[in-house]
Amino acid sequence: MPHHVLPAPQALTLTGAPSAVTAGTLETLTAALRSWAPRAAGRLERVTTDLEARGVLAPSGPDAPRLSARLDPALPAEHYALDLRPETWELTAGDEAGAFWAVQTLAQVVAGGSVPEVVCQDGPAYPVRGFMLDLARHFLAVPDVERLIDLAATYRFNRLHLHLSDDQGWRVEIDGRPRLTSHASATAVGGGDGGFLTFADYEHLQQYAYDRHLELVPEVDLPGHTHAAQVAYPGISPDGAEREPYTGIEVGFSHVHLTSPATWDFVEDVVASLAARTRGRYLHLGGDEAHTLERDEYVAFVERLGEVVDRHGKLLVMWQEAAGARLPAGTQIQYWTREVAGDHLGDVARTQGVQFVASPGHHAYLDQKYHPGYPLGLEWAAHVELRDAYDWDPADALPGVPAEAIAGVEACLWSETVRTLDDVTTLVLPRLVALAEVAWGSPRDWPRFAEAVAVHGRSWDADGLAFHRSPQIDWT
Ligand code: TNX
Repeated sequence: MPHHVLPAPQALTLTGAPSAVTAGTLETLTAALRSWAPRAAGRLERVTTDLEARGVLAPSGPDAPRLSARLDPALPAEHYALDLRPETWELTAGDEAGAFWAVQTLAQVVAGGSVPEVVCQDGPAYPVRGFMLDLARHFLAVPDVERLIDLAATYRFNRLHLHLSDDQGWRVEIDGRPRLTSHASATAVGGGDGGFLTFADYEHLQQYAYDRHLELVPEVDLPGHTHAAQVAYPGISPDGAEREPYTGIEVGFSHVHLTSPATWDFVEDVVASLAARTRGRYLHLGGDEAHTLERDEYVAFVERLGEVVDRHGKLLVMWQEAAGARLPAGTQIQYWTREVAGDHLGDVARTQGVQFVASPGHHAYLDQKYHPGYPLGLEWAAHVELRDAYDWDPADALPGVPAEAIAGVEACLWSETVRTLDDVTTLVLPRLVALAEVAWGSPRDWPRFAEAVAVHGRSWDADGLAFHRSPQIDWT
């Protein structure tokens, strides 16, 4: 029978008549996961509570399946297998993350309170499956970000990239730099309220993401997109002059002084603070759209950034423009546009020990309008209907980059045009799910995918999540 699990596992068959699921079975499985996969256990506990609250679980009976949940180090990272039959339930995982994704798949197959026989072998095609939120153009409150983390975890994303500074606002506290939040965070595009993450908020969201197996990657944009930082600390500007907050949506006009001690003291403080407070391995330092800089001065700046991040024990992520600068091994370059020359990317991949994250705007930018005249979003890259987000292959989308240099895929939500959580989810859903399938490497099958999206639409409705009723889906 067809399944509606998203992203589709590599192999999943459902057969036989469904049998009722009891709270007891789910609780026994939770207990079996607790010692070696506590986050998977925590998630299954929440799933059980939700199903109980909805009244769909059967009362416990005498013929509960025998259960096993075990680690099999022979399985690759993040891989898992499920074998669920009336008499036995077996969950096997290559690591803790694999157990967590197994529970996310299980949650989808038991959502109705019963389960047929399930045989599933699964694991992701790419180790990086990212979701980016731009908190700089418009800020989102912590509970809204939590909602979005839950969505990303449901669809087995494992990286949460937060774009935390731009011309319009600075959105995170930094040790030793109080003016960033006291003087440069109260504005947003169009004159909105702004806001920022306190140290406690940052730690809270990091933990919330970690509990769902997403690694937080904070981004502070340099050397461009820095107007807000310059409002707070005029000394880092090329001319040292005071600036008023900016609330428009032009890009590429601002940059810091590239060589002054004031700038490098600032960079040092920002990197030190983020490195100390970030549990994950990566810091993203932007590097995009510094339109007013010469290439050689830009490259020198970016290379020095690489040294700073390396000294603080983190790996660097940078937007595509930084490709070609000599950056530390392990750096990830995030590809986003055909409009920046890309002929050299293949050579960079082969010779520099860097990897690529695929975010081509015409497929992976969740801020692009679905179609001309759509009320939300921008349209500089493309109109991106659901099928445009679904029908692409990362290895073909990056000019000349060999498949083995592609670390993964990231869906990006820029926030120039969004003000509320409803605006955000309307742009994110259903396209995020298409990107989840591309990132997971699910078997390509549009009719299966389209039918599953319609089923998920019903649960988005039930959860009160606004979404785009794409005409490419039969929602009835
Ligand atoms: C380009 S993508 C930008 C952002 C904008 C976005 C809008 C990238 C690295 N830079 O500053 O918000 O387009 O789609």
